[in-house]
Amino acid sequence: LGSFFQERPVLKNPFLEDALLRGYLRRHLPQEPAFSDLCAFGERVANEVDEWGRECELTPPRLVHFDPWGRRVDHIVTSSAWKRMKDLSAQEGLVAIGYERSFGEWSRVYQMSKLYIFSPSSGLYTCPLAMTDGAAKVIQSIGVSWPVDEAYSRLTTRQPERFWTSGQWMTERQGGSDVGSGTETVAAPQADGSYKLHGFKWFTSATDADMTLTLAREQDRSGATTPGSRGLSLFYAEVSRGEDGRLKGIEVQRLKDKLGTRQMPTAELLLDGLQAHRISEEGRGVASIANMLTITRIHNSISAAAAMRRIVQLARDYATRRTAFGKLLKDHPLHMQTLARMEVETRGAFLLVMDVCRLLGREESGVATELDAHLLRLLTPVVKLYTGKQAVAVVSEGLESFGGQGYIEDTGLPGLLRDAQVLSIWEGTTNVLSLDVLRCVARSSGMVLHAFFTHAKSLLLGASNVSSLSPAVKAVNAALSELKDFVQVAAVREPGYLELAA
Ligand code: MFK
Ligand code: FAD
Repeated sequence: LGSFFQERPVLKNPFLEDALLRGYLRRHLPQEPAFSDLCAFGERVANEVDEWGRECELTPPRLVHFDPWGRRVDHIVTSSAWKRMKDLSAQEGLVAIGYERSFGEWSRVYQMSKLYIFSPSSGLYTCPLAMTDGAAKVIQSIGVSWPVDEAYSRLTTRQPERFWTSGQWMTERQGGSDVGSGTETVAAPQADGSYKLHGFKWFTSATDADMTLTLAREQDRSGATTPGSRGLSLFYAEVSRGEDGRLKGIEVQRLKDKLGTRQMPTAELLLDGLQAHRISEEGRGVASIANMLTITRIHNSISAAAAMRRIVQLARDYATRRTAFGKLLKDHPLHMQTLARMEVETRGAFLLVMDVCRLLGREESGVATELDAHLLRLLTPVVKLYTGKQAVAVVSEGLESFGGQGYIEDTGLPGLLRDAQVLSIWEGTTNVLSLDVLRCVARSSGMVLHAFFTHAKSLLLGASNVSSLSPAVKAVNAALSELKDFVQVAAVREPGYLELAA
C-alpha cells in the first residue's frame, strides 16, 4: 500500500479566508454587528453546515407516489440535512435580512454576503431561498394585503417553525424561455373570487415549498383565453394536503433525473384544480413576475461567484499541501499563474455582483437615482449571464488543479462543477438574457446606456491609479464601438432592434 497519504484540502472559515469580501465590507459596511455575524456564520459553515451540504448530495430526494395501502400521496422525501437547512436559513435571516433593512441601503449587500459564504455548502438550499426572496419581493411590490399578507410574514420571518419557502412555477413543456407563447395552464374563475388552475408545469424546483407564484391564462365565461404574453396573469397558491393526506389540486408526476442539483427535488407537476388567487392585474403576469426574476438572477450570480471563490480557496489550500517535482504546488510558477487567473475571474465576478446588490439595496431603501435604477435593470441580466458562464469555466479549471482527485466523487469536488452547469440555464439562458439586455436598452431610449457609461466614467475618474486612466478611457471607447457593431448585427438578426441601431 505504501506509506504516503495525501493531506486533503481543508475548508476554513470562508469569511475570514476571503480578503476581498472583508475589504469590500470594511469600505462600505464597517458596522461591527455585521462583521461579527458574518465571522460567526463563516465558522458555522466550515465546521457544521458543509457536512450537511454533503449529506444533501449523498441523500437525494425521492418521490413516494403511494402509501402502503395504495392511496396516492405524492410525498417528496428529503434528507434530514435538507430540513436542517430550512431551519438554519430562517434563524440566520438569509431571506429576512433583505426585508428587515437594519443596515439601510447596505442591507442587500449584507444579506448577499451571507449567502455568498453559505452557497457552496448549502446543498443547493440557496435555490429555494432565491425563489422565497423573489416571492417576498413580488408581494411587497404588489402590496402586502390579503391573501398574501400571511405568506409575506412567513417568507420573511426568522422563526423556523413559521418560515415558508416559495416555488416559482413558470416553465411548461412548450416554453421555458418563451413563457408568453408556451404557457397552456388555464385559470378558471370561481364564485368566491379565487381560481382553479389546470395545466402542467414541466420544471418546478424545490418542490417541497409551502407556496408558489405561477403563471396562467384566465378563462372568460365561455372558457376562452387570450394567447401570448398579454393573456398571462400571476397567481399565488398554497401547497397543502387534505385530510386524506393527498396534495390538494396537484399531482407530482415524477422527479427529474438531473446532471447536478441532485440535492434538491425538481418535479413535473400536474395542476388539477389547484386553488389560487390572482395577484397581478389581468394580463400583467410577466411584468409582475419580473421582480422575482430580478431577485433570483442576482441570487444566481451570487451562487456563481461563490462557487468560483470556493474552488479557488480549496485549490489554494491544496497548493500548500501537495508536492510535485520536489516542491509544493504553490512554488510552481505555472501552477500559481493558473490559480491567479482563476482569482482574477473570481474577483471580477464578485465585484460586479456586489455592485448590483448595492444598486438593489439603494432602490429598495428609496435612495436610488434614476441612473441607479437604469443600471440595476441593465446589469442584472449582464451579471447573471456573465457569472453563470464564468462559474463553469473557473470551477472546471479548479477541478484540474487537484489533478485526478478533482475528478473523484467522494472528494465532493465534482459536485461543484455539476451544480455550476445549471447557472447559465435556469432563470434565463445566456442568449435569452442577452436579448433582455438589448430590449431594455432599446426601450429606455438610450437612458440605460447613458447610465452605464456615466457610471463607468465615474469609476474611472475615481480610480486611484491615475496613470491607468488613459488606457481605461480607451477601453471604454473600444467597448462603445464594439457595442455599436453588436447592435447593428443584432438589428439584422432581430428586426425589432432596427430602431435602436439607427
Ligand atoms: C442558486 C440560485 C438559483 C436561483 C433559483 C433557480 C430555480 C430555478 C427557477 C427557474 O428557472 S424559474 C424560470 C425562469 N424563467 C425565466 O427566466 C424565463 C426566461 N425568459 C425571459 O426572461 C423572457 O425574456 C420573458 C419570459 C420575460 C419574455 O416574455 P415576454 O412576454 O416576451 O416579455 P416582454 O414583452 O419583453 O415583457 C413583458 C413585460 O415584462 C414588459 O413590461 P411592460 O409590459 O410594462 O412593458 C417588460 O418590461 C417586463 N419585463 C420582462 N423582462 C423583464 C421585465 N421587467 C424587468 N426585468 C426584466 N428582466
Ligand atoms: P428553450 O426555451 O427551449 O431554449 C432552448 C435553447 O434555445 C437555449 O439555448 C436558448 O438560449 C435558446 N433560445 C430560446 N429562445 C431564443 C431566442 N429568442 N434567441 C436565441 N436563442 C434562444 N423553471 C421554472 O419555472 N421553475 C423552476 O423551479 C425551474 N427549475 C429548474 C431546475 C433545473 C435543474 C433546470 C435545468 C431547469 C429549471 N427550470 C425551472 C426551467 C428553466 O428555467 C428553463 O429550462 C429555462 O428557462 C430554459 O427554457 P427551456 O428549457 O424551455 O429551453
